[in-house]
Amino acid sequence: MSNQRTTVLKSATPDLLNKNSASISALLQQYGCGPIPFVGTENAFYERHIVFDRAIDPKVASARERFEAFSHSVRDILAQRWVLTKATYERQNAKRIYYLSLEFLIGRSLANNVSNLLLDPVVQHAVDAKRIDWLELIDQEPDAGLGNGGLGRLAACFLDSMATMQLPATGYGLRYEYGMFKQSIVNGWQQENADNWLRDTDPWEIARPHEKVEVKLNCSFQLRGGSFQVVRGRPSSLIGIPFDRPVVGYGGKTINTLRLWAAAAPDFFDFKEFGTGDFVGALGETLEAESLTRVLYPDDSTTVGQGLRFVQEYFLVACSLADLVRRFQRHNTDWNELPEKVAIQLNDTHPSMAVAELLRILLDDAHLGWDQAWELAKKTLAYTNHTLLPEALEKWPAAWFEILLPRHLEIIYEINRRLLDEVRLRFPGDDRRIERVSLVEEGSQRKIRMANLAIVGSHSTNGVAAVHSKLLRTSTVKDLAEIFPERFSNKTNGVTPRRWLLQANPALSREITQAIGQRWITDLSQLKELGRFAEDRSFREVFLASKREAKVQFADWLKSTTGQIVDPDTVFDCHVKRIHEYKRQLLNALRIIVVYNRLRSNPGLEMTPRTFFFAGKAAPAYRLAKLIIKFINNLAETIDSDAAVRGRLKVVFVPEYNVSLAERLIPASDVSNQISTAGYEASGTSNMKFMMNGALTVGTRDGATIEMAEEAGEENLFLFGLTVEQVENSRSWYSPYWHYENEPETRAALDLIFSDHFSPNEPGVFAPLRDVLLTQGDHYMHLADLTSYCRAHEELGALYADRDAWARKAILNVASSGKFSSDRTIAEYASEIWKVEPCPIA
Ligand code: 26Q
Repeated sequence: MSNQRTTVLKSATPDLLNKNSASISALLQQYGCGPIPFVGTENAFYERHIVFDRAIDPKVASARERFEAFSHSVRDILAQRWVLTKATYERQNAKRIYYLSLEFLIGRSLANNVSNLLLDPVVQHAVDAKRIDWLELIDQEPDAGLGNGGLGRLAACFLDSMATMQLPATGYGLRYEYGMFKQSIVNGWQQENADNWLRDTDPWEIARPHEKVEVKLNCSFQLRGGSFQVVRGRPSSLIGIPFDRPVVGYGGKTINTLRLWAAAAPDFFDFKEFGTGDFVGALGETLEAESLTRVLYPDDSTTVGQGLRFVQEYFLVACSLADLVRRFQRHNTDWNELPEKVAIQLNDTHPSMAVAELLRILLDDAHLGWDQAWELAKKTLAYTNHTLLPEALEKWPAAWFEILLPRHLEIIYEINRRLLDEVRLRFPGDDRRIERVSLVEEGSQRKIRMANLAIVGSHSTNGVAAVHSKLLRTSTVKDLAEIFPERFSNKTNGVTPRRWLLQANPALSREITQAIGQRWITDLSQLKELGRFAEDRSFREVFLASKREAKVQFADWLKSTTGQIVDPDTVFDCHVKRIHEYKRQLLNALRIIVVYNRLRSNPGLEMTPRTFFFAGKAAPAYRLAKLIIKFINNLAETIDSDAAVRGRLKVVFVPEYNVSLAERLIPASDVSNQISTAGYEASGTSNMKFMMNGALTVGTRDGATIEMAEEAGEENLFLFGLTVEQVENSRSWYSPYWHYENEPETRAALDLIFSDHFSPNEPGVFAPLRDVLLTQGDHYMHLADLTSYCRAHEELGALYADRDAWARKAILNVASSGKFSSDRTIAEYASEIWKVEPCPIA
């Protein structure tokens, strides 16, 4: 750079800081530029970024470029508020919440941030003035699919609520380069494609390399002959680079941070290896380090050998704890203050190595004694359980700890030694109990039980719906709950009404606000005021009209993106969630076959035409789940080509279920199927989204659906099937054959499958369904519930025909959904677990 230019820049600096645009213009003129365009004009909102970031004429900008420019403009608006939020927390030395999660299923950010910043009118103005196709623009943003399903989406809803409630919270997660795989359907089968969501630079993330942290492992990795090997006993380190994303609270007052870690290799080069000519070996360090945060692991209890997942979990924990401890130490000198300044919530056991890592920090870095370190760690940590499925409870081989994290294993053994001593004192001679509560599972391969570690090493364990919390306490971890009863509680899940009602369903939101004002947006309990409008004819009419509007919109979207045509005047009957046996998509398919058979044998049967929507992903290695997708697709095809039911039944499997698809489909739904085998769905959260959006629920008494019925009254839902107790009590004698032999419609439905009616060109392809539903005993009790499920749907069908009666029930459901705001859930976590108060920004 020439001297002259350096001088010019130096002298210009103060003016730039003063945002003196006249001086900037003068400066630019020295470079031969014209006056600075856009500054101080309304165009500044958006075109400025096209010109200055991309150096192109706004007239030729692509939709993607317009999306980026728009997002940067929105980011400009929140940036100072974001800085102020951080400064306020620091100045007040407020108690912080750290939400640790391997998953944050955030979806898209632009429309959400615009809405939460209350910028809709500004955007509307820019869109009108510049004739921007807003829908096309927001469609340019890929979903941030950094999660599998409910657990990841819950983390995202919690962030929204915590920011809205002005709580000093940070989310910590991993910056997966590839999120949840993309799903396409080929010949009925699911095909997985990589989700390269960061291909284009993401306007919402800000890399903060200066805040990197080092993570130490007691082994190294080497690339040898194309595969990676562990080198024992040769310590190595990884670098965690934080990428921050703003979390905008509703109203834009608080802007919290979601900090995602990317793995990188330390900034050195192994010249020794390079010198000996092993160039690839030297590069191995870089290659291996970066592949650590390459991809999100699918929720799949059937696969083994997840060594990389183990390292991912530790990496998240080590980076996040190093970061939060560093922050704590900036403002505090006394370690005893840690629990007064820090609350760490573990989203399932996935980050539960935090127990051992926090102890390691307090013992080895802070040099505290065991008792003090142990008390502080426990008081700081809290754990949320999301599953009762025994095969889904995490257990890691002790051997992996030995190789990677021997110090942590030592700490875990010490926790266990003290725990078991205590149990022996309290329950002398009860060796079976010792075996059950132990953090260590003996066997051919010694394993660490991560749920036990999380419960023993924290002050709080919660389930996510009342029935789930009760089962957790009385069955899954009964022995630990007996030892530490005061640690257990329930925090029923919720969802953010901003994304799931206000933004996803503008038509219904408008009518609600018209009727009861807009306080519901931040206090969803206000929806109860809608109750009296159930008796208001004109409200019922606008309510039904808003539903129809959403259905038409969805039908249009579906047609334009997939070519599939659906009729908005049919019942939209939805079942959307991860594909899993316990969620019983097969039960729904059987129900559809029963109806199909009825129509074939009785063409005159009166019935409101239905469109059945399915959507959801199967874990890539979960073969039966993938077969269920294939089955639904074949069912759809058979029904489509059968003139006997045309126009009356239609099955649609919508590929690539993600947050954005849920935002479109849920508002358009009339019916929500929540039909898990009772006792298996911890909570469910889509059930709540459907309820808020005026769909009626056909469901089992499971998870939070039970509480939805408590709120709305059982008469306003369609509950059916075995209860948790009945499932438990009938396990020993249940036989699906009884239903097959004694229920003609059940038998006919199954026989139709076995006859290859749905697979004429692929004979036998669905044979495994016979095994699951009959031969192997029907573990999830599909056949036990099929008859009552069909009956529930018949009642629902009859109600649908009476539009007035339907609208009444649907409105009462919306009015009763106030409890299921994540604001309510977060208020409970804040007061009962975290003991934190709002910290308004000033
Ligand atoms: C574990 C180890 C290795 C690889 C992956 C995993 C893994 C990843 C994700 C295990 C489980 C999950 C996700 C679980 C989940 O989404 N659970 C759901 O959590 C919701 C929020 O609480 C509940 O509403 C649902 O009932 C529950 O199924």
